[in-house]
Amino acid sequence: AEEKAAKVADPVAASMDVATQQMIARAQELGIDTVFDRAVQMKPCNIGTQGICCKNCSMGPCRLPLPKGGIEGEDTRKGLCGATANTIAARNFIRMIAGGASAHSDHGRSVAEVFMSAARKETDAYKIKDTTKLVAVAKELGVSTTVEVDGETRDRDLDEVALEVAKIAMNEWGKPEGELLYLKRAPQPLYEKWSKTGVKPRNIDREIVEIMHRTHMGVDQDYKNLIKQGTRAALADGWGGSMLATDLQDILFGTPYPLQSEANLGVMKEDHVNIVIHGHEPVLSEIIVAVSQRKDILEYAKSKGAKGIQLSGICCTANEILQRHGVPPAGTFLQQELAIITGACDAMVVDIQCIFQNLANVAKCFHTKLITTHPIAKMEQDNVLHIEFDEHHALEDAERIVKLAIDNFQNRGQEVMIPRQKATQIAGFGVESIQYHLGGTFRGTYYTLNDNIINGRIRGIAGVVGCNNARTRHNEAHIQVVKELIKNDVIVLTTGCNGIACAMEGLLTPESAMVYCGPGLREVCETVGIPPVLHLGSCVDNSRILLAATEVVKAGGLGKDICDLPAAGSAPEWMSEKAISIGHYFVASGVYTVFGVTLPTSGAPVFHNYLANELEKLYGGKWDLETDPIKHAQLMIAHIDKKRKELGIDK
Ligand code: SF4
Ligand code: MSK
Repeated sequence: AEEKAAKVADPVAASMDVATQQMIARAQELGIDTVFDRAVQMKPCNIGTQGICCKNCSMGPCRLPLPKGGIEGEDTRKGLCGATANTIAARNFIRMIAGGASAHSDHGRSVAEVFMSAARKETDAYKIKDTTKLVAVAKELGVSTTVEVDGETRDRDLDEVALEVAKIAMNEWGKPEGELLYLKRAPQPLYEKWSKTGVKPRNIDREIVEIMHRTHMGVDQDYKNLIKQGTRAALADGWGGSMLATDLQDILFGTPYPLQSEANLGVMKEDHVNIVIHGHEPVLSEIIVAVSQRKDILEYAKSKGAKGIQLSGICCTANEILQRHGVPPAGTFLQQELAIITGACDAMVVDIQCIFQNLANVAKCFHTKLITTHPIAKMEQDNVLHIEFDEHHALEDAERIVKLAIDNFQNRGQEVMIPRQKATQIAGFGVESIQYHLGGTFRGTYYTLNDNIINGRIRGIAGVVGCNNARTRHNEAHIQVVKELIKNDVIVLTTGCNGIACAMEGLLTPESAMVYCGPGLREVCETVGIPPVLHLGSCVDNSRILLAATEVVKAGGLGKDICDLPAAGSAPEWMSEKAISIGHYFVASGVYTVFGVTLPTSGAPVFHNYLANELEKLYGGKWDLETDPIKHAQLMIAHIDKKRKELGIDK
């Protein structure tokens, strides 16, 4: 019995969230394993964790463990081909960037394709919703929004503008020459640094392909040259694929503005049809939201004995529909299996990224219909339904999915157990709404962000983002880092699963979060009525943080480049390749970026040192690793203070 007990997770040790603890215990009672148990049962490979296992050819895998006590003298470790630890770690690291950048960029491409269909009026389901943003984005892409008629300047037809925006945007993925158009949105000194170091991405796809080529056996063998290509691909993500995804989504579905919602498993309702939407791309979920609100569909749900339809989300699809419609997230990445284990999930609809294959095994134990919807993301298990989503039949696809969930409501077993925990949150922030809420501009009044940073009420800005990781206690580092920052008057911009974690902890409402704030930040937030932690959306919406930082620079008074700002980035519980790509585009944009958990560079100290110290000389930003959440936040605060001093605004 003792041996058996050792093989499952201790719920309290696994998560700081009570709802999650209850559901882990519930799963164990039912004999269903979750990621928390598997993390106890399977330990990671120490050599892989350090980034020094190469399997890029079949003479390997070549493993280059660090000797106990570190390297004394010359580092003579090498693979069969002679690849050094630095080469291997750099190759692995930039392959992670390629994976992450491709995920964000392919997401952006899918949105661009739907945008193109909408611009061509090939679909009834999608229309241009935000024409103000269309005009703003058109200008950034060099599309004229006016036309000369008989010597008079008139506004150009918006359908024509949309079509040209669609064509130019699509071209960013594969144009044969030039550079990404959005790079010019960055502060001029940063753009010049990229020019000087030769890292301006040519097009989005090319930089990712080039990583795969350079890291192939026997190609690039200089860690500095390898990371240079990593930088190019990461910038193609942040200032390319992700930024285009965010912009085109805003034009199609509306730019988010603050709204109230809730978060955690307690948002699911026993007497409603529960549809949980999970993944990253909002193109289908937007339509599911619309269909679920239709009167005929609600009537249909009632005819099957339900009181209504409760939509909720997991991961970043959750964040997308939260930001624009107030649909509440049922949980973060690590809670995906638990949403099914409630027994009340009538359908889980998944698109792309961060989806556990084990969902299929969990769904088998309940009545839940697990539905994959994307042609590039299927599951092998036979209980999974695949309803391939196509923008030309979006309404029909969404209706079929919602009706399947409704029909399934009657198949629930007796085993429903929904935890009661949920918290209120205010989400839906973006560059536009930060500006609006803080005085309508970034500088020049009592309320503005820049003025409050200069006068010291706000000490600095932190971007805290990213995943959960089953190797650390669920949500604990997220919450401790954010609380330590706001306690020290640092305003936090959040995205991804950090945003959901903060919402679950009540850090996204002014009322409940104020008690954790330092006096200066508290005064500002109370005056303008915002929480100290602003939720900016999904993983691709980290591009909003880049643009917010750029606006702060452009407004003046805080230096000339992003690296001059009293600002820092953090991913306390990261796990995905996307996080490495995000981290690296933040570093290459001038941000001091601290990761928790681990970094796959520790086995190659020279390469690690290059990331942690040398890159700063090129771009102004650098990598760091700190697993202790309080020390992690303190490192960020020390950097913020250093920048305040350099700006001459410390006091
Ligand atoms: Fe080993 Fe070199 Fe092949 Fe990598 S590329 S597996 S280091 S022989
Ligand atoms: S969902 S990438 S676990 S943040 Fe974007 Fe969360 Fe990380 Fe997936």
